[in-house]
Amino acid sequence: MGGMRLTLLPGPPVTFKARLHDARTATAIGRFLGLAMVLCFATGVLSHFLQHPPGWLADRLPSRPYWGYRLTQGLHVASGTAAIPLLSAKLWAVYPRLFAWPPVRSVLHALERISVAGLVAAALFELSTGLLNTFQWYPWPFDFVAVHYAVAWLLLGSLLLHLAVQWPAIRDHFTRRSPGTLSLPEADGPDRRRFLLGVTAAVGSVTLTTAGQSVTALGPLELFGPRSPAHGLQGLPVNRTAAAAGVTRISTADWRLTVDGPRPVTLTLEELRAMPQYEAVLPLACVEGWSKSAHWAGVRVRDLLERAGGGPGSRARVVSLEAAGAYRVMEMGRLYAQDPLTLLALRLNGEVLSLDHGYPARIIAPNRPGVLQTKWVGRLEVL
Ligand SMILES: Nc1nc2c(c(=O)[nH]1)N[C@H]1C(S)=C(S)[C@@H](COP(=O)(O)O)O[C@H]1N2
Ligand SMILES: [Mo]
Repeated sequence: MGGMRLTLLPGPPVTFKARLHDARTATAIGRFLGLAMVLCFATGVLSHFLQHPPGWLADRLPSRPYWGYRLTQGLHVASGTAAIPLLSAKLWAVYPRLFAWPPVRSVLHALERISVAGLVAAALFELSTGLLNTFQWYPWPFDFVAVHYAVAWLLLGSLLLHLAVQWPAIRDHFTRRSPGTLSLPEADGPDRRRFLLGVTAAVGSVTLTTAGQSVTALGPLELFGPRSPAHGLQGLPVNRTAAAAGVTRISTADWRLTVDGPRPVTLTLEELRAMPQYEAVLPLACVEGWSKSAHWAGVRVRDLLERAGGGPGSRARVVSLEAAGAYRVMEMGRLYAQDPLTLLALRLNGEVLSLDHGYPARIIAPNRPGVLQTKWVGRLEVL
């Protein structure tokens, strides 16, 4: 095997011997990394719009399929997780270029290097903050959602720019003509196959050992998913406990549900239980990546809105008993509020809701991020 010089010009401080550091390896990994990133971006933007819909969209967001968000958020976290070994392999394949000599050949070359630096920084930022978020660990001073979302757009922009700049090498890779300028003719040997096989095995194993957090069938293989859906009170993990939210048995002792609207009503738990009860099997799909289906029973939200004088076009605002917290107040658009599967749940998996799962009453709606499945509901408002 021959050594590999990166440029024809004299003076590179390092010479890389491995022939895996060439354009073919970079492109072979890059297409899967690109695919993972595009999938991660698309599902992430979708998640963002479901969680923070702009006004014009709020009433158009569909409440079906009921498993939609579980699927897309599962894909978001899985594609982001898979991108970690892919990005590592890609960076390993291309890092010799850091030592290319001279460091800058032209203004265009300088701009290209800056754009690659931006791409790498944005990708590392998104994957590391995303991964830590799945562990609910926020060791930074900024708002995770806003910054993770903004940097996603930067990442998309620099990815598109990178694809445009690298287009000749990518095209060569796919048309299998002469390999890129940095590769050697004999570079398609067993080394590359072994390396790519190793990367595939790494991606496969991180996926199989974490996807169980949202894919029930993969549950037994789940090793590294931060929240195992197999554990939890009443067969469901607890994200924020009642104690953390400052909700106690005493604060729920003489609980009343207030439904505000053209004809406001106040209902006791007994009165709610006397209303027609409906059942639904719906998943709780946390934005952080775990999902679990459960059997819910309670009163339809649309029946409650109707009792307070809300018509078939009404939307709803939901307010929790929780004194403070980012998820205390939530709004749901018309299609969610009117969906017959959207419940003010009183029971979970055949039992009265536990305090940690939102006793006396919580929201459960189809195709909706977990953060919007408000617990300890105290008040509904017809909008
Ligand atoms: N009032 C209130 N409701 C809330 C939350 C919260 O912090 N406060 N957390 C939400 C989040 S992030 C999720 S994933 C679900 C989890 O519900 P569970 O704890 O019953 O599994 O509740 C949601 N409802
Ligand atoms: Mo969540």
